[in-house]
Amino acid sequence: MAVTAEEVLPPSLDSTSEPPPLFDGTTRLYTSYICPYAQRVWIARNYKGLQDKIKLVPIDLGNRPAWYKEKVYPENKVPSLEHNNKVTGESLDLIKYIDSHFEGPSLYPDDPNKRQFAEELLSYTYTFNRAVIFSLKGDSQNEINAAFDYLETALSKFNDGPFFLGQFSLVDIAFAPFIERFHPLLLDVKKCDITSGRPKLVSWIEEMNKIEAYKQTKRDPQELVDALKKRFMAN
Ligand SMILES: N[C@@H](CCC(=O)N[C@@H](CS)C(=O)NCC(=O)O)C(=O)O
Repeated sequence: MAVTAEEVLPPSLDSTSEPPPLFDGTTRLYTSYICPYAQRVWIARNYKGLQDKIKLVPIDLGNRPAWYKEKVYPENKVPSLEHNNKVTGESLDLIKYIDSHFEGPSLYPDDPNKRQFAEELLSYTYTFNRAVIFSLKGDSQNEINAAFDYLETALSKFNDGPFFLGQFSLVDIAFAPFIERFHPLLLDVKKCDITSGRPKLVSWIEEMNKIEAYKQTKRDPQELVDALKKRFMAN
């Protein structure tokens, strides 16, 4: 399937749904349409043009089928990938796995400087996400500013393109679902526009929105904001 074709998304499976025929040789991405971690793997799969090779199996996380934990992935989280009779998880591992085990455009440049910077940025995703989430309930915007300044500086490192490593890579995929959520969330909760005074970030968001593999995974911003407020701001 060409990356530009709009994919018809399968409905989510819930506690009443039968499992798919597990370990029958089909490669499956267990996912949730609203989960940012699963979205990373979904974007990588789309970008590499693997829509026919990696089947999406969305799980209703609010009403999970028991077989998912029992037979598929004992951690009971999404994303997980069923491939070659094994199921593995962790989104950052999975985007690398998909890049190296499947055909399609490479998401990880060979240049050792870029690779080193990629690893730095991938480990920064944890700090970044924590800083934003923790700041939601506090009064200060210092952590938010520091986190987005870090990204703005990172975007200036390579000038052979608008992305973190210059050209589009798995680093952009790792950040995109979170920036998609944090941008409207911080506007709503903190009245803070993370793009203000950050021209590199503005251009990164614009360029990301041109990537079809990502566009097909985006959700309504209000739905994302509501879900995050419910999860992180309820008392
Ligand atoms: N570190 C994991 C995090 C995955 C994760 O937390 N997924 C959430 C949905 S967004 C989940 O499955 N939560 C269910 C649970 O924790 O029970 C990754 O990067 O893949």
